Amino acid sequence: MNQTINLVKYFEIEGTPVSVGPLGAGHINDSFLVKTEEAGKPDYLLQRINHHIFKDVEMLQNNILHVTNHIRKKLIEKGETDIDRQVLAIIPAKDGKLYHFDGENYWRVYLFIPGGKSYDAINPELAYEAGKAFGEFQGYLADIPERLGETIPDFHNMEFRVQQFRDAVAQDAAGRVAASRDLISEIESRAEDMCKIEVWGREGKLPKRINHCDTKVNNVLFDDNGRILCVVDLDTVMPGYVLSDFGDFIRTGANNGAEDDADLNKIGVNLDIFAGYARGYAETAKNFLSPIEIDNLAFGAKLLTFMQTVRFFTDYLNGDTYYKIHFPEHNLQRTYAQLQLLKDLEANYDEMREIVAREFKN
Ligand code: ADP
Ligand code: GN1
Ligand code: MG
Repeated sequence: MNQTINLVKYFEIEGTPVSVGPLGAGHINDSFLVKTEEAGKPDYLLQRINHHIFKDVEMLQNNILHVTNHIRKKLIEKGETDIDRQVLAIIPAKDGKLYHFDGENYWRVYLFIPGGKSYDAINPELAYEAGKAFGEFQGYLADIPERLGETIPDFHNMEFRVQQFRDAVAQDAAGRVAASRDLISEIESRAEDMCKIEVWGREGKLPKRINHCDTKVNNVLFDDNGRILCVVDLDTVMPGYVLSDFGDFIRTGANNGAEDDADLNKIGVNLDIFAGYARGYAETAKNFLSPIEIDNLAFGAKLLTFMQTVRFFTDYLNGDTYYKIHFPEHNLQRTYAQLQLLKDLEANYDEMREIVAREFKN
């Protein structure tokens, strides 16, 4: 830990760092809260960037700088105060770079947002606030002048994810295919329908917009009054279909169970949370979404849950090389939990479509 705390000294921080502790439960990067001694000085979020996944750290950090600068400008134009709690602030390294490379790992530092809370389980009111925030986020970024790079190529490309899955089955690197035949056919039976989005994209029916692409429920910070402070975790902000952002929030925020719940009976979609999110999102996004996007938001919930099923399962078949796991069969348990959620979304699909139609008509 001593070594970790020393890393912030490579950055333009104020105050004297005195303690460091792990923060958050992400599957990719490692986050630490670094506290400073002086009451009047900020605390910091130190992150080790997973450069096996984000291979171009320079591009990654430049993207985040462009995104945060643009949002900052929008907030100033709106006359907001307290801006450092409403958008992430990158602290540059003393050598002018947006990260520090220690010979082995890449590190970055943000201002820590005091009083920000993130939840893994929420209620319809918080979902409404989150829906507004992510719609606003997409709206702010609609006119960003810089071209954002794809920090992970084909990140939410369903055809690509299905291909990765088929490659994993063919290679059978961990010898897990023989025991997984039921899951393989569950995935194959849905693959074509799920890939239709990519076909529509190519046909010019479905536009790409700047998306967050990781709208997990714990990637928004709320204040004590249940209002949104800030959207965080900006590594994957890139062009994509809005169905991604809608769907991934529902996948994580509107599930009665956990993402990796061992008890499949707990898993299912909470339609009140679904409706809360749809209402908030409609408020801030209705003016720029096209009819085909609105019409497919409920499909987005199925799509992102299917995509996550495929991604967890592919990682399982590959021998757990991508996601952090906490026990040997974790990716398999995650796969079953996501598949269960998908089945429940399928069972509630008509109702979800009605909810979206109702919320967007108001
Ligand atoms: P991961 O890639 O591991 O998900 P995140 O960037 O989402 O990393 O950070 C992990 C958690 O830390 C978030 O869920 C959020 O609760 C909290 N967090 C992230 N950024 C900040 C910040 N600038 N200030 C305060 N808390 C933050
Ligand atoms: C990862 O880092 P984290 O936990 O916010 C993943 C997302 C997945 C998610 C599943 C870069 O997000 O795409 O949806 O796990 N991020 C990356 O929980 O792959
Ligand atoms: Mg996160």
